[in-house]
Amino acid sequence: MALCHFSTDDTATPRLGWTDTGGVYDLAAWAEGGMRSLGDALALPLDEMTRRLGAVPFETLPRHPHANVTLHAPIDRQEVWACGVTYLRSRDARMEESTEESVYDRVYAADRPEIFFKGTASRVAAPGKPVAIRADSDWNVPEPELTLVVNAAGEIVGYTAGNDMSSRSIEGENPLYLPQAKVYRDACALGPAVVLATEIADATDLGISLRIERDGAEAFAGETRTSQIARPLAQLVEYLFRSQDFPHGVIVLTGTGIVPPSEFTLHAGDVVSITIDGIGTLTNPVYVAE
Ligand code: DO4
Ligand code: MG
Repeated sequence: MALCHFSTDDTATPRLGWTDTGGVYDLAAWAEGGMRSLGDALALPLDEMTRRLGAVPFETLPRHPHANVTLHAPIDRQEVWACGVTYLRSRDARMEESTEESVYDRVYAADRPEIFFKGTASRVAAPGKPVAIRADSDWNVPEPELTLVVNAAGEIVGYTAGNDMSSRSIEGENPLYLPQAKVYRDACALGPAVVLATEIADATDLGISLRIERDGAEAFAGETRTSQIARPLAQLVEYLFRSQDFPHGVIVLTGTGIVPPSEFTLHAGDVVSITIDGIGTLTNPVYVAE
């Protein structure tokens, strides 16, 4: 079972839904549940959220067939943060692209992880909607990342797939340009839904795959496993919550372990698909953001 943001009309405000094989139940229609959106659910401690989800009166709720539903990105009032250089592959790729290779080597081995601000809901693309490459960057890649959905108490409530779109040329020129390499219009995608942590037996050993299609053919494919992440997921959350409050929860991308070879760059019109075991596939076409 998974939580989602959905509407039955593309333009309507997204509602919190419970999606399963039979369709999407409208959790926002359950007034006593008090969970109209993800932010309402993530403001609750995990045991209270679980108690409420265990009491959902399914027989009284509207249920929409998947074909009638538009999925929105599973985010509303949360910030998106991202962790970097958590996989050896990411460390090696940054060292290759950068004028300052030692910063990546050092952060990979340091106690404190690299965690950076990635954006808010306004910069996040929904499943099926376009993600962007920057017009002033000539070397761009998607980053397929296991993504943690964390509540206000710092508990990992669920998982989704995330795409941390990145400019390798801008970050490579100078690591201080990281915010420009990482934060811009449609620089992130999330979805398709939030699979509850209770549904995932072992988040530290999930397969992640990336496929990039160009003109109907495969332009790149790669895979990794979350077992290659060099740090415990709880450690990433613990550092993020130091001296910080997230009253409506927070979305945390855990880093990429798949980096296409250096000669590869995304083109407008490419289609990026990220699949994570037990979580699903997030697919987005690519455009150039002027
Ligand atoms: O150090 C820059 C960002 C790295 C990153 O986003 C990743 O490893 O996924
Ligand atoms: Mg990343």
